[in-house]
Amino acid sequence: MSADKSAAVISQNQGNVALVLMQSPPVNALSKAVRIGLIEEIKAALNDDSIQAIVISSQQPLFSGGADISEFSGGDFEPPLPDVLDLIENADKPVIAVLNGPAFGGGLEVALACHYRITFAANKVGLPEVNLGILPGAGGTQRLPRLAGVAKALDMIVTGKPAKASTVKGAFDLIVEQPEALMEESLNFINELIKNGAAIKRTKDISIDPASAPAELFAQFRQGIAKQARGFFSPERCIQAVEAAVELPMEAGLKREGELFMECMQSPQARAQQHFFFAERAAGHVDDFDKSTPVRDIKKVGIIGAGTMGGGIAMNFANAGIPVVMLELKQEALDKGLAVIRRNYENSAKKGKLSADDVENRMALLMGATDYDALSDVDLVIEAVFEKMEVKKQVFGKLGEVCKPGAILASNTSTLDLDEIAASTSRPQDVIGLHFFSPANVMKLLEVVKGEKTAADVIKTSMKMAKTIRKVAVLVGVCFGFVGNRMIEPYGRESNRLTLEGASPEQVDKVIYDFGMPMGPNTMGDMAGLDIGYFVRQSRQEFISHDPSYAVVADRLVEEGRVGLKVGKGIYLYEDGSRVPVPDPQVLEIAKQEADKLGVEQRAHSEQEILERCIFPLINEGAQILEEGIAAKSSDIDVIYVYGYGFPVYRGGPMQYADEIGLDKVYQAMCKYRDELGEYGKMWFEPAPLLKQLAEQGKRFADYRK
Ligand code: T1G
Repeated sequence: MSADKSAAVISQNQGNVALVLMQSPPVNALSKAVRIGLIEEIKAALNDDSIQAIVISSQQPLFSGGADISEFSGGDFEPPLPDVLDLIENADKPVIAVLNGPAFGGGLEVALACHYRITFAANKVGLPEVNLGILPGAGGTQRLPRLAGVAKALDMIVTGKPAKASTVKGAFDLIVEQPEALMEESLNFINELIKNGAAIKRTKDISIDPASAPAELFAQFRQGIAKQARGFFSPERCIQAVEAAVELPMEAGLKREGELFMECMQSPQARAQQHFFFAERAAGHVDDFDKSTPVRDIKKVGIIGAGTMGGGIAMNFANAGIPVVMLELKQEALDKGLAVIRRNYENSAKKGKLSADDVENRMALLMGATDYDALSDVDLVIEAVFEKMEVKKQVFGKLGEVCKPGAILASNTSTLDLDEIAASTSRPQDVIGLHFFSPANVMKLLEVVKGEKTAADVIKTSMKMAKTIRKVAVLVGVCFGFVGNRMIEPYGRESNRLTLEGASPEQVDKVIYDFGMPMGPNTMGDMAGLDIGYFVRQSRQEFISHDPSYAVVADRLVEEGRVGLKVGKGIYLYEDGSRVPVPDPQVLEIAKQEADKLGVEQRAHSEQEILERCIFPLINEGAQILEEGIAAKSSDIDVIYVYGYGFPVYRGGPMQYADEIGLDKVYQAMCKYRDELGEYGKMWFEPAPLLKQLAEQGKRFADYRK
């Protein structure tokens, strides 16, 4: 019996059964204190002659979220988790894991080392270590195949996806239907074990039938990761660890798992993905309001515009069960928008992601209107109208009149000045930016843009609302393009300039694709539509007109009607409706003509130059954004880039990537291009003062707070 009731692990005796209970909020991470507590309490129970069985469970709502990720960088793994599991597995009294809630990573591995496992049918378990750039390093790759079969274990370990306990049958000795009955039914089960003198079942004694793991099975998973996990380091090692479970006896298998675990743990990818795990959560920790700030209730939402963005935004709220009024000036536009939403839901239903009832329930939450008065009782309005300041101002002027006091007035603008928009209403304190990324019902990122006058409770309500609609919100300040689109500007500029200088679009795209982006900048431009960038450039002439070469090739293509995939030709050609980009020599010809006009000498470019000139100015812009306080911390920029632009999570985001390779490398390269690219270099490659300062101090972006 533990004396200290506040210890990370306590034990209570129920008759001749010792209950060893983890109580280390918020997720029973298997920290040093928990590992020591488990060892102490299990040893005490083993030495107590009155105890005939030991239960390991939790006082928290979940069983355990696994090893304490925050301890990884410190490198103090004493006592190692495998030692805890050896104590459990080799115990001479039955040890039973009662999973009262989700068990992930090392948490599930604790249960797999027990002699018996009990849980409830709807509970979730998983080995998500691959999402942290590692693999289950405490026997999970050796024990789960023995208990749940190789195919199921491979799927859980390689994908990292949680599984309902009822689908991992072999791993559980008792699955109860109702969670409320779990502990009672578990104690009944255990008392039966004791009464029958049941043998101790050790997972390590289970042998795997090689026929259950044919070579084709592993080949199939290798084909899978080649597509779904392109560029990732740990998925292949996950497969190798499970192969070891089939080929080697337990001891050797555990040793092999340990070697593969360390190989992953020491990789830059593991550092990047573990950084990102905390970055995603830290984005929600903002100091723009204190805990006492109230939150406004969002019971009904108005969306202005039922087009692609408005429709996608509306779906997020309907998915969360929140009624939406969609406003369009013309009925046919409204009908069209609602029809597109219905089609989206029905497609999800065809894929089995939604039931027919879900479709109808969500559609029932979407009301259409053509009159602003329909917005008089909404708690939040989001405008998603044409990206022109005068249009936005008209809308907000109207909203200021019709919406009830306390309604939040949000703009989905992606680049326009939110403060100028706010000034067109009588209540700028209620105005905020909610910048969704297209497709708005799919992309996880939401840039929450706080204006100069935005009230603290409006910010807090918006950050909370984002969680309700399952978005990852990042709070940003007002400037052109906020964070994401501001940083993508130099990236696109360099891609265009490289083509002007003689690099083919496909060469640039291949370098960036191989770096890990989902597609190169030219393919991305064609898909989004080259006209989008064209109009943005038209609106920013005061910032770019000093560079006559700025995106001249893209501008020429747009002016010739080649706006991209949607018209079958842009930077690439798209034959008869295909989405496969085909290089067009005509574009190289246009680049040559424009280069000649500007006196730009064309030349060959190395892959390194292409990569550095596209990625480092993007990082440099991020440094300026940090210095200006537009983003509060570099990890927020990483979250924006991974979730908004597909930056490879195994590099952690642009700022983590810079920290990993060293800011000095980025700084030196910026200076090199500034000095070697003539007038153009002087114009665009001046290192940001913060980059220079941190590089010279040997510091990282992660160390910086304004
Ligand atoms: N370690 C440290 N902190 C953790 C943590 C963990 N494993 N899991 C969560 N936290 C923190 C998180 O940062 C947040 O902190 C708070 O807890 C609430 O988290 C040997 C080596 C369990 C499903 O990958 O998936 O085991 O922001 O907001 O939505 O093989 O947390 O409040 O300051 O996410 O209720 C493997 C990671 C580890 C699971 C709960 N395990 N966690 O979700 O809360 S490696 C994982 C999750 C391992 C072994 C290997 C989720 C959750 P803050 P939250 P939630």
